[in-house]
Amino acid sequence: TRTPIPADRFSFGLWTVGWRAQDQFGSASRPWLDPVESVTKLAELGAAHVTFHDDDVVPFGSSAFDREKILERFKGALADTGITVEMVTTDTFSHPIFKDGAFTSNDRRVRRYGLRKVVRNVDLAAELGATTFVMWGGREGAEYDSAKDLNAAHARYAEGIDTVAAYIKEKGYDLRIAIEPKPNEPRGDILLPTLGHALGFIAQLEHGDIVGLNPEVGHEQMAGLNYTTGIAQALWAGKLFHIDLNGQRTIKFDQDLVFGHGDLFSAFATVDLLENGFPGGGPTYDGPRHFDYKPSRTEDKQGVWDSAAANMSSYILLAERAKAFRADPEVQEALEYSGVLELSQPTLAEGESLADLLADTSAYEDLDVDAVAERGFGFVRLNQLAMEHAIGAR
Ligand code: 3MF
Ligand code: MG
Ligand code: MG
Repeated sequence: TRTPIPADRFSFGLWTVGWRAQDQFGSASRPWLDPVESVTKLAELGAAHVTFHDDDVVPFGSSAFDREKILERFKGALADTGITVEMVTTDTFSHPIFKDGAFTSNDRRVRRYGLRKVVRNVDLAAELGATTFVMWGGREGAEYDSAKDLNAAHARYAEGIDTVAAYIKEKGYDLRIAIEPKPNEPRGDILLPTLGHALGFIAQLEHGDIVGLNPEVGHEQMAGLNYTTGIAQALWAGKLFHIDLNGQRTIKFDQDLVFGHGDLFSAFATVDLLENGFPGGGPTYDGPRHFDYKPSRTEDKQGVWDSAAANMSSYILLAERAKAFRADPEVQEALEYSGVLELSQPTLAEGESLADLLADTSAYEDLDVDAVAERGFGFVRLNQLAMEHAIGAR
């Protein structure tokens, strides 16, 4: 396979390769990784961008003086490598102050502190030229139904996001907010658990025009949902601002596997949509291909870089297969046969009213419903063609 190049727009969270692999049952298995080393190594591997939480680069609680020094050194690494920062996010989940959430904590002092931490980081995002500001509300939720006034929680969540969005507009920053849904973990239940919940929430915001989504493969799959179907709706709604690609094997804890190491056939469909768009045309995704995975706890430093490269390799290979799938005349014929392209035709003809449809006896009174019901759609044959392309058998 070919090697990744910056034009592929591959992007990595610094918290991915930098994860020290501490988990619920064990301590870290790898030493601290200098973000400057990560930037350098990711550039060598062919990535174009990095993303980070404030605390990934500047340790929580650093003095203003230390913060400046650390950021200067970090900017030096960006300049040396040509890596750019396309997205910035805020850690509102690690420190115990956020144990009951940030924007939706029952403690008002925490909500005010959380808002300050986020706004401070919005300024940094704009300064570094990021165009997306992700908000993953990992601690916004509860373990117990009695613990939270859920009406108030949604109101406070909306207040927090609207306040940040209004600030972005007031400052004139070229920045959009992307909400990252997740059903659970670390909280028993997290607010805005799926992409669909988040879309409904965004529609009720005052400044929802600059608020969209950052859907993560594994998060939707943890809820048993189809990621490709989800991002398709986000695209249709004009809300697919950013993506978190990784791998997940069925409904269990958030595995954050390498992209393609989870549900491979689903990953093929995702890449096909991202690279080739909808079969009948429509909105397309043109943002970075961002990976949010975790090098497994078993891996040493070499394993970290191998796993980073594996994400990009999976994506490139699947993109090649997806191109071949769409270009295959047999697939085109199968799409036609299955009516996939027919779905782009509006149900009512141009200029036709509902009254016209009601008057059209061929649509109802005279329709031979049994004859129409006999049609086979050939979806299984089409899917087999997709599978054969996905595994490179065609
Ligand atoms: C957790 C996540 C997060 C978010 C990040 C913002 C720590 O499951 O996916 O990673 O992606 O906070 O991008
Ligand atoms: Mg995750
Ligand atoms: Mg994520």
